[in-house]
Amino acid sequence: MSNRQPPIESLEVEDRVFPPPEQFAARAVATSDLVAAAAADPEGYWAAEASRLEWIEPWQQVLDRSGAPFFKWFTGGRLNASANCLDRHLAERGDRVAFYWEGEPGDAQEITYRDLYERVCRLANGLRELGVGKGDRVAIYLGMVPELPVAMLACARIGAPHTVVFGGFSPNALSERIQDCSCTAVITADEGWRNGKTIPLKANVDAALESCPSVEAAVVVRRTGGEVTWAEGRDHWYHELVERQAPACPPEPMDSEDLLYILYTSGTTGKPKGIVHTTGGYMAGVASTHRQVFDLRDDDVYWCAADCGWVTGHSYIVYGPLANGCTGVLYEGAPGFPGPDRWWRIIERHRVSILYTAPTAIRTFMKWGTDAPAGCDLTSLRLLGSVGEPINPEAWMWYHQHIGGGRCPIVDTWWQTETGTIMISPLPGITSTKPGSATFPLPGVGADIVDEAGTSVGLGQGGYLVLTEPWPAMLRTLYGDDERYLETYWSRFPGLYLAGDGARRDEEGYFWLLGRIDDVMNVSGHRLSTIEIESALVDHPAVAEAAVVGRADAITGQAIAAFVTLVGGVVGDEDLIGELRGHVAKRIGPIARPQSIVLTADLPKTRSGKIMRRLLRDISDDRQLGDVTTLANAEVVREIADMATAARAAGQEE
Ligand code: 7RM
Repeated sequence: MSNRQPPIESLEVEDRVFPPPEQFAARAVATSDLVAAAAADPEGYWAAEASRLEWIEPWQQVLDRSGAPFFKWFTGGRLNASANCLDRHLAERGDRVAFYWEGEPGDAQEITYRDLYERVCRLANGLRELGVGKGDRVAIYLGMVPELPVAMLACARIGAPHTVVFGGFSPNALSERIQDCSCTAVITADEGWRNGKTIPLKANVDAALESCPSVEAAVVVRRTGGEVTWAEGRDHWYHELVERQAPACPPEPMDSEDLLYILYTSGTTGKPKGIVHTTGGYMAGVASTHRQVFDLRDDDVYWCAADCGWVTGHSYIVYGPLANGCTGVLYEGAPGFPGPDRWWRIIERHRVSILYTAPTAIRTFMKWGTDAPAGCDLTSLRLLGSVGEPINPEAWMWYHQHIGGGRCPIVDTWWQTETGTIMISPLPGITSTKPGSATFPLPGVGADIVDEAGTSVGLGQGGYLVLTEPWPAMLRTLYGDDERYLETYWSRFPGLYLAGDGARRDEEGYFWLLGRIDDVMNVSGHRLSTIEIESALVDHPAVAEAAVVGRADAITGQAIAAFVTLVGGVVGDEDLIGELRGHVAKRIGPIARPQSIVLTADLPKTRSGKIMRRLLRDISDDRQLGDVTTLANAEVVREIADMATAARAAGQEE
């Protein structure tokens, strides 16, 4: 056993520690007592969290393990997600703002809880008029307009599971998802705004529906006023449909285990997986984690800058925050429109106190420089969050310093579409943070890191991240494919949920996420994660972003190939490349020295902003490029490939 190579070796040492500021510790929502109580009795803990919701009928059993790993939570209970997000708040906070919405062109709306309730009820009635009923699936394909959360909640109100498809997806991707769960209706808009340009949402729907016979109705929001073609009988203007409806609609009482939504996650290859989330456990989980991780207080203005098309938008723009009666911000457009200070102006205007975004956005802002945030009043911020990828320690420090003014704790939240809720994250009032670490599993969550044999690895070791206990917001299955559910998540280590990420624990037990298992490299028999080498590159002041992959190598098995984007204004040359290679070797050791570095204007990313290393591997191995349909920026790939070829020709590598 002892001479077996570890699943992942770790090279990085990070020694900065940030204890929670005193004012957080003094009035934190999540306390160490709560953590202790959850550890002693996880089911009791989740039951207490679930009882913050409004139940139409109480549950009989907290957790039913009998069909494991098809777990059930709060069985026998009945509730409605939309009623929990809306009706429940009307008496006491009907006039409170639910969303400050800003359109990309500069138009704006202030939507109170009462407004939102009425809009949701009208659309719910409208959907019923079109024949949509409990159990029917509805596709939602919109930009970040108020009608997007309204549509989600209207579906939830009548018990029709929604499947939100990100507005940047192609007609093909849309029709594939609609077909997979045979939706009977689609909600879309004429067009969407992005970077001052329009996205032809309705035209994409028209194209998609050519191969979707299940769809009987399309509801179309008028957003830009752009021209659309019309299918009489099938298409309905949103404004005409809701105008004739009553602003009240009784919520459908849903079983705790009734489907709330399906959300497709493409992964890197293959047919997208329809992640199934149900009602009771999911709502309990999102409300609880939103309150604790973001230390929610009554006067907060909370901005999760994700798109509702991703799980982050489902859990932490719509269901969690609204269940908590919180005031949020919704922004329709691109971060750089009309200028690089758009986000910081939004924070200034609405006195945002909590900002939740992704490392890809932070690294983009790093590239743009510090002038924009420095020119805005960001003193309303008190807490920052990160999600989506491991955050490089230098990006963490930049966020901390230039956005958080050095005073805001950062919650680096690890979770997945599958988990539904944040699983590993600091609690800002009690956890000392380390830049780049998601720290510890949340109360009521069981996580571990195991080796090939499924045995827990010790402190200081790397391996496979697994979840050891069921949790309320867990996916219930993959839509229509129980087999693939079992195979993907439960077959590798019996009784453990396989997350598909590598991780290590440091000597103090902190969790450090190391990226997807598929991205691990093997260099001279050492299994290295890409993130630590990327972070060593980002640690250099000239570097904004880096992606590292293993390229086939006759001698070492794999050699390290790096792709680097520089901070705005920095000009790269052979000297800088030499310096960067040396920087990595000095920071984490000669084994990690990249064999080649290609400087590039951009990196290939998925549409949700995650770096796509698979394509860089294809380029590095001089292979035919794999599937690029899930790429947000397909054009950069060709460019990078040309540069890599040029670098090889110039004999940059030793
Ligand atoms: C919420 C979301 C899930 C994958 C996950 C990880 C990566 C997400 C972090 C992270 C390191 C984080 N859902 N990931 N958050 N890696 N630190 N804080 O992103 O389904 O789209 O992606 O994202 O690899 O498995 S997702």
